[in-house]
Amino acid sequence: MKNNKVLIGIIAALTLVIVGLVAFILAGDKKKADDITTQAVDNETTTVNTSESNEVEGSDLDTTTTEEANQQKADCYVTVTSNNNWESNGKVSGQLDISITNNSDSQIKNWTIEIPVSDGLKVDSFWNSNCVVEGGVLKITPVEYNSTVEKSSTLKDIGVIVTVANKSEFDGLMNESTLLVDGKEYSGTSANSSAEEKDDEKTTTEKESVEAQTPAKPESGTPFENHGKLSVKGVDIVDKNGTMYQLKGVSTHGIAWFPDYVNKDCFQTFRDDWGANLIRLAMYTHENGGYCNGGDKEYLKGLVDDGVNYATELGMYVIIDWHILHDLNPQVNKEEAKKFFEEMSAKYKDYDNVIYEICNEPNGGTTWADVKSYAEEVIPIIRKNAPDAIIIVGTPNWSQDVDIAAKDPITGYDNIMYAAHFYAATHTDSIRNKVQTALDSGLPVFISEFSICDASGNGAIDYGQADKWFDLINSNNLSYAGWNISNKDETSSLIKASCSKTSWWDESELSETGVWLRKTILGIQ
Ligand code: IDC
Repeated sequence: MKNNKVLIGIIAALTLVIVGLVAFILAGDKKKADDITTQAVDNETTTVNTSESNEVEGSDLDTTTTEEANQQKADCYVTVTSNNNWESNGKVSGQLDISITNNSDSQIKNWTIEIPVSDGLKVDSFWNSNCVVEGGVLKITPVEYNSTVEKSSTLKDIGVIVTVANKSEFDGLMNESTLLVDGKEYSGTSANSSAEEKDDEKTTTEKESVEAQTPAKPESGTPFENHGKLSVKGVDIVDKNGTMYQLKGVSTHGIAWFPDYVNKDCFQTFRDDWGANLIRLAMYTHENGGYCNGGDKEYLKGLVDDGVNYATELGMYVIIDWHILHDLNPQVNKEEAKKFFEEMSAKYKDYDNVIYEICNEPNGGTTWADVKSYAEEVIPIIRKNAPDAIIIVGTPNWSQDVDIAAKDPITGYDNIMYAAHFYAATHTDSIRNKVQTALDSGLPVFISEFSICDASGNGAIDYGQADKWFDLINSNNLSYAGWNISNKDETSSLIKASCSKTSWWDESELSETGVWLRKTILGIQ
């Protein structure tokens, strides 16, 4: 019996060894198969590889073989591209678009991107990152919402605008980036302007939160070069390719009172530093010194002409605004308006970037019938010269009653839009409802003037209401122009009263409204 037990014990032990061996061989095959699969995927998706001697943080790595770990390490890299640079006071400014790809199986954390730079490099702005120059190196580090790059994902939309001595120095910035993860180095990759990101898939929650902060990506070429003649399709503005387009910009104050801001550098600042594609030229008609009330007509038309030409040279869209206000009813100065728009539309008939706003804000007892009959006299005059230009028609109650206009729109013409204006600390849900009602009934609405303080153009800012307005604006592709380009001592002015510069303002020289509007247009808040 004892011998039998020993025999059974030996057989059992042998069986265990055999089962163990078979399991080991099978596991080895599976691992090989896994390696082959990983390799195949990598060959398909990774076109540029990086260094081999680093570690990616993450507990997953603890259980992997050296070979697997190396495979993961090779899949982390930084990409620096640019599709926009411009001449700036004899130097070259440009935007670097930066992304970090993590094709490994582990998160990466605490990343830093380093780019060697010359002494003269100046950082003009940056977003979705922190950015400093230290010891000849541009160091880009995360902000709190994008410090982790999830496995198998790309963190995009890190942007830096820099000014350097010349174009070749700028191009050089794209060739020498290094990604550091917990102090260990990965060489970067670069691509020139033609290398658009191909992978648009949303891959991480970080990325989604970053996207909410993503600035409108500046394009190479001017807005007009890219989008050309605009038209109205349904409730939307569309560009020359029929693609939905949003005009985002700023309005002058009355050009009679703040003529110094009608200058090319000023408009270029809004285009290049604010991401704006639109300038509105507000020419008051009835206030003291306005076009129909003692203003020097030739001088004012000269300012309009300068403004249109600067905007045109910069490839921006421009609104010529017949800024009625204390005249209440556009019928009051209608004959002047007809002459003015006859002359303007003849002069700019070949300018496909000019938009005509024929009555800023009807108010007082002015009815939609009054406005409509005025518009029906002015529109055909413009149409003779500019058959397709966008024309914006004001609406009663300081351009709030778009819902009323929507019940009885102007017929027989294309490319007509209707003005809705708001001052966020005064105008809230009820005016937003009017805009929504108008849009629902198919009326194209243009927010050709607004601010975030109260309706006097002064008083406290209401950021909460401003956010609600911009939810409505951005979810409906509404175009807008923020009031006003001046340093007048009132909340709606974009420049601080203490600043007399008329272009290239630092953030510290902008008013609170100015800081907010710049970020809003750039899409970084
Ligand atoms: C205001 C200016 C202010 C100027 C006044 C003249 O901000 O400096 O003294 O006009 O009446 C509008 C008008 C716009 C107003 C603005 C703020 O279109 O001309 O500008 N506003 O009151 N509609 C609602 C508010």
